[in-house]
Order: sequence, then C-alpha cells, then structure tokens
Amino acid sequence: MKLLLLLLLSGLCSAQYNPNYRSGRTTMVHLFEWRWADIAAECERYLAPNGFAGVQVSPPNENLIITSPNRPWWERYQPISYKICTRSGNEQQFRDMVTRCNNVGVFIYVDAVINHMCGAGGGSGTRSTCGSNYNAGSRDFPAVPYSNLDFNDGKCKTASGNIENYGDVYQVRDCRLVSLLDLALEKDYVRGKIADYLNNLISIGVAGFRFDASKHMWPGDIKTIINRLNNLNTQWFHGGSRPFIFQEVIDLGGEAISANEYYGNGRVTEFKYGAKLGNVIRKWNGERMSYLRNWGEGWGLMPNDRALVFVDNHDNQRGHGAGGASILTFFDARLYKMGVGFMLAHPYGSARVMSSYRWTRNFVNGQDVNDWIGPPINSDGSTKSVTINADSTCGNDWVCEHRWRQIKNMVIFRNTVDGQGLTNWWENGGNQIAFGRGNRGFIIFNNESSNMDVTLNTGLSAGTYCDVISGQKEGTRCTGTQITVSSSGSARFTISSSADDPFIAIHVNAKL
Ligand code: AAO
Repeated sequence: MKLLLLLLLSGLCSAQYNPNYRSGRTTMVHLFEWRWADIAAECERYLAPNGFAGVQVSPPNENLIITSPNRPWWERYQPISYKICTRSGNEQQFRDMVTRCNNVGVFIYVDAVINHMCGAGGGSGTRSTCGSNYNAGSRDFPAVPYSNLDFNDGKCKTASGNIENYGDVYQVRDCRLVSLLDLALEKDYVRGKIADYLNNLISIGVAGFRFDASKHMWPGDIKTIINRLNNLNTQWFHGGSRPFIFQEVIDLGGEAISANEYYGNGRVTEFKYGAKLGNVIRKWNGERMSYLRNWGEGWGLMPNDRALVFVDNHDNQRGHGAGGASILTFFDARLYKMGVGFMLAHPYGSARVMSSYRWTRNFVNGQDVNDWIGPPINSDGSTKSVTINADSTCGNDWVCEHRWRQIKNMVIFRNTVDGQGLTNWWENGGNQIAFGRGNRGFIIFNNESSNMDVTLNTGLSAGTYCDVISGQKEGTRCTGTQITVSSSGSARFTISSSADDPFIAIHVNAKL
C-alpha cells in the first residue's frame, strides 16, 4: 500500500515532465505554420508510419491580422481571443486534426501564448482572424473577455511601459515584451480564463503545451495555472495523465532570470544546446567535435530530465530570439543534417525537430530584413497547403526537414536505441567522433577536411547493417552503404571528407 502510494506520488510529481509519448517513440516535430488539415494528413501518411511521437503546432487561438508587413508569421503571437480560429484553420478542423493524429499515436502539443495579448499599438476594430472585436488602446478584448483591469500597466515601472533592461527581474515580468500587452497573471480571473482555454484544448485531446515567453511570467503564476489543468482526455491517455509542459525561457547565461527557476513547473527549452552545437559543427571559437565527449550536463546544460532540446527553432532560424549566427538551419543543409543527426543519436534531453517553410533572406548590415515573411500564401492571404512530390519531398515552398531521409531515419534511430546509454565513445582528438547506444545502434562523424578510415568497436552483434544516412533498408536490400560488423563487434568505416553527408549511422532495425 505504502509502495503504491509512493509510486503514485512520484508519478504525479514527474508527470508534467513526461511528454506522454506512445512507447517506442521519442521525438516531436514543430510543423511551423502548417494548416490543421495538412497536419492531420501528415500524421496519417508520414509521421505515424515513421515513428514520430508528436507535433508542436503554431498557436491555435485567434490573433491580430497584421497587414504591414503583409501577414508576418509573428502575428500569431498577438492574441485577440482564445477562440480556435487562425490561418491554420477553425475549431472543427483543429478537432479533426487532434482526433486523427491521436488515433495514430502522434500527439499534439500546443504553443500557448498566455503572457500577453496583441501589441499596445494594435489599434481597434475587428481586424482579427475570427473577426472578434478588440481595442488595444483601451485594453478591451471582449471575446475573452479581458478589460483594462487585467493587464500589468500599473505595475510596470519603465517610462515606455516596455522591458528595457533584462537585468531587472521586475521589468522582464511586469513590463511589456516588445510592447505586447502584458496580462496580470497574479489575478485569479486571468488565471481562470487561461486555464479555461488550456482545459478546452485538453478536452479536445491535446497532450501538452509550450508556454510561450515563460521568462516574462512569474514561475509561481505559471504553477497555479498548471495546477488548474485537467488530466488528459482518457479517450487516448491513461487516467491521471498530466499535460506535458515545456516553458520557453531563453537562458544563455548572464541575465537576471535563469532557466532553473522554472524546473519546478515542467521542462524548459535549452537554448544553449543549438547555440553551442552550432559552434562545434561549424568549428568556430576553436570548438571540435571531440569536445562533445561530455555533451549535456557536462557542458553546463540543464539537467537531462528538464531539457527540451533542438538545433534551431522558429525564432533563431531567422535571427529572432537568441542564439546568434552559430545556429544551424536548413540553409546550411549539410551541417544541419550533422547537427540534427548528432542530437537524435545522443541520449541527452527530449528532442524536437524543426520543419520550416522557405523564404528569401536579404541581409542588410548583417540583419535579414525578410525575417518577418510568413508562410507561403495564396493571393487571398490564406496559407498554402503542403503538397507532396513524387519523391516524398514537399512542394509549395514547405521545406519539410522532417522528411529529409537523414533526419527521418535518425528519428527512427533514436526510437530504436531508446533507453540505452552512450557507449563505445571514440574520437581522434579533432572532428572525427563515434559512439554507440548499447547494443542497439552506432554513429560516426567525419567533420574534417581529410578522409577517414577506421575500424572501431560498435557494440553491435555480428552481421551486415545498412547505413541509414546514405540510404536505408528497403525490404531486404540496402540503398546505401553497407557496414559489416565482425563477431567481435568491430567494423571498418570509411568516410570521404567530400561525402554528401559525412556521417554513418547503423542500428539493429536496419540489419540486413
Ligand atoms: C512584433 C514586432 C515588434 C512589435 C511587436 C508588437 O516584431 O517590433 O513591437 O510585434 O507589435 C514574435 C516575434 C516578435 C513579434 C512578436 C509579436 O519574434 O518580433 O513582435 O512575435 O508579434 C525574447 C523573449 C522570448 C521571445 C523572443 C522573440 O524572451 O520569449 O524575445 N520568444 C517568443 C516566441 C516569439 C514571439 C514571442 C515570444 C512573443 O518564440 O516568436 O515573438 O509572443 C535576449 C533575451 C531573450 C529575448 C531576446 C530577444 O536574448 O535573453 O529573452 O527573447 O533577447 O529580445 C544574445 C544574448 C541573448 C539575447 C540575444 C538577443 O544572443 O545572449 O540572451 O542576444 O539580444
């Protein structure tokens, strides 16, 4: 009885750190700006068959329509109400997506914008994605409803009303982030409205939330909102399952607020991950891949069970948020695949893969002046659908990194080696490294300008394996390089420095 209680309690305590994935699945993909109808189809035709665990979706609630510039992606971070009604689709389409994705075991994680409403200069009228009336000047959002009593204007001490100094905790949490009207989350009424919104999503069947701009909310306020959330919908989840929570806190060090203040609430986005890994793979600042031998907490990253990790996100792939120039993106495809390959092979953290749309960058004084460009649109401003080409890539300017063979196969690798520690580490002191995951998988990188020819202990059982980077196992044949593991577990690897993808990954489910 005591043991049962203990188990139950420990289950409850760890609950919001657990993404609730189906067993054998490990990785979510952010389908940035996708329409609900396209996500539903993608769950069925691609994500479930390839072992993806979940999808982070763009904010589903009604937002301000911005026409100057013309429909930027960031208008979705300016809420007008909690009606499910955006360019991605209406409530019925959202429900259909959640149902269809859940039915194939791919769960939905909502980007929850609860720190603020639209910008102070957002004007008034019905220029919102569901046509709801609002008045930013008088702080009136009748479709929630919120009034001027529900914002932090009185509390903020800066002259502009905006955050002016990230060194001042009170400014960061009580003033407006880039002029966005800051909700008074200490008010029971505001907490209730937010909890109602999130509980509506939970009842529809979502499995968890990204809390946008968490640095700008007091951790204790977030906690009270989490405590008001219902358990997940038992149509798809075990009774008593708690929503997965990951909080967006940018902590690269050197500021008044640090990520660890949020560990009690849920996981936290680890922005150091992509920034540091980008430096390593680019070989900037004297970094080398060999230094990755103690990657994770050994590098000063947050505790493994608190970290939500990613190579790039929707902000830092275009110079918003933080991370700087080192961030790897699809624009640097060869390095990007190595970075994502490393992340998915390495046991640290809960991993998220980015899936983007293409835009034309235009750097003026080192700044991309096209960083605002929204998703591909039709002439009426509606978001273009994701079309699928014969070779399984995407059309209409959707990049679909998650469909790149190397990335998709590394998601399967991560699933295959799940639960195994990091083993058989090898390095040449420079930019050639290799490691295994117990007796389930092995990966090797050559990020040097010279060719590589090494024989290493893999930890795998004897046999012929198909490299899932240069190709993959299809039926009984291998479309890529074949690797022979001897009875002692060793194998010879040769990787040309000019290979399309200078890394090789093998695992037990790709054994011939
Ligand atoms: C838009 C316009 C604004 C306008 C506003 C209202 O661009 O000019 O004032 O509307 O009309 C997104 C866009 C914003 C957009 C907003 C609303 O990115 O451009 O504003 O929608 O439409 C901070 C926050 C972080 C936030 C990030 C962008 O802490 O939470 O800014 N990310 C989320 C979302 C994001 C969204 C919002 C929040 C708002 O992911 O898409 O904004 O809902 C430092 C701090 C960080 C801070 C950055 C950027 O980072 O540490 O906390 O992020 O500055 O201000 C080095 C440092 C690093 C530093 C970095 C940049 O790397 O090490 O610490 O430099 O200085």
